[in-house]
Amino acid sequence: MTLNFTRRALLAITAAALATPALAQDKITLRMSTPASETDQRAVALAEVFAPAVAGFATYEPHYNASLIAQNAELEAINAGDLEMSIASAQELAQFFPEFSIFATGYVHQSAEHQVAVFNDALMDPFKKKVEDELGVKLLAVMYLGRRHVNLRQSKEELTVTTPADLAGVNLRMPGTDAWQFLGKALGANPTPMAFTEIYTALQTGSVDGQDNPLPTVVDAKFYEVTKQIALTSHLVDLNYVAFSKAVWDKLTPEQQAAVQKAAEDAAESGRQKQLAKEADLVSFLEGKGMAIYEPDLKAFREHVQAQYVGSEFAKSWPEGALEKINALGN
Ligand code: KDO
Repeated sequence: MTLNFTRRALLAITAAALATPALAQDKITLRMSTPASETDQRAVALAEVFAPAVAGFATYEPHYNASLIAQNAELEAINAGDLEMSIASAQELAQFFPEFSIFATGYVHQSAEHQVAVFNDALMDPFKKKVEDELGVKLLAVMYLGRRHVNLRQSKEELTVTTPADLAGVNLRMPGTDAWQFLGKALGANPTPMAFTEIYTALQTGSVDGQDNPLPTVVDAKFYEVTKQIALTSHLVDLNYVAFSKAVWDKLTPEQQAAVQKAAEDAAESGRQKQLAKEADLVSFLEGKGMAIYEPDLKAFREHVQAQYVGSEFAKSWPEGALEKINALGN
């Protein structure tokens, strides 16, 4: 936690330094960096919905496949003034603010609608304020990434995943932050930290046994070419946030701020509906590619994963009553 505090203190100083008074209103450039590809629905939504909506005063400049900023370094880049937007994750934010791990906990969010209800609820206000005040990042909207499942190189015949015990010894790639590694362990696997852009080769060469991402990502990143099965664990109904530079936000007029806010919400909704539609019909597409797709013992997975979080360092960081409020918004 000490490291986090030092890092947070430094970032807060940088954010304050960047918050210079409003300058003359030239057309601003909004550099956005994501590990996602150009065809990922979140990237498509920002390019096709957000960009045109702000084109009157801002030039949207997307950078895909982590080509400008490495995955998990985007928030600090925004803080430093080297980036204006990203598709951030609760797991990244949990590195600075451990309490964000509540939104990255297995089997908490129940659906895309639940994510929206939580993001728009007053319980989110202190979370959002902390990110603005200490990181210089404004969380404009919640994006639906999808239901994460366990995707393995091994055939179902070689390894059938029924309960977490079946993942013992499985080298499961998870993204590189502590919250992600914790989730990988909670599933019963041996998590390996790795950037998104390295997954395909790692699966192809066998340096990992599997990865966990939603079905649209398995298709978009062509993981189906180098894996043979998906156990539909739905262990995390995953989300991202449209992250925006607070220093840039503060230089906008109220009308421009309202336009940016609406554009982000409209893009998030567009991407959400497209991602949900994709999830609905990708099982048959992937079975057509020869993959075995099946449901494990979800009760066993849910109970095992949730038991790992109870009493964990992450759970101790959650605001009193927050989990109860989140659960109440989902039922
Ligand atoms: C991943 O690295 O598995 C992950 O799904 C984590 C998400 O938070 C997000 O960064 C995502 O990658 C990228 O947007 C690529 O889809």
